[in-house]
Amino acid sequence: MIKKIITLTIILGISISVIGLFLFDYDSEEINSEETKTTVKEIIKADVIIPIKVSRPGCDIEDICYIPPNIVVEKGKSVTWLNEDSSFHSVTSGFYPEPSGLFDSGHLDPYQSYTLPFDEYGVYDYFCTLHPWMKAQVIVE
Ligand SMILES: [Cu+2]
Repeated sequence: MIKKIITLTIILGISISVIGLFLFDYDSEEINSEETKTTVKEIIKADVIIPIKVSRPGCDIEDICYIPPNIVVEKGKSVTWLNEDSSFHSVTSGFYPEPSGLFDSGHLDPYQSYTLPFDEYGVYDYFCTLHPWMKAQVIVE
């Protein structure tokens, strides 16, 4: 009888340990995936930010629909835009409502980025096709 009880106790102990290990593993995987998400966000090195709430008029008053509104870059360098808003936006060359046809990001999803190289000197005006008040410039020197 005592032998049976001891055997049962050992089996029960091993079972609890195995279950515990599974739970521990599951937890550490959860933590790892969270870390990966954070890292992905940090990797995007944006030069121009499309900030939150610019899908409503008002950002044009302080000229903060794209930040910075007039970025200066060296010839041959690229500019990366990052949409930090929860709405779609675009980076489209020209003035609303006439795209010049030089470049167009199309609709950028939230947290989507768009990179464009600038190989020629000039002042490049651009706007958002969805929000006429959103406009800015890239100046290539
Ligand atoms: Cu927009």
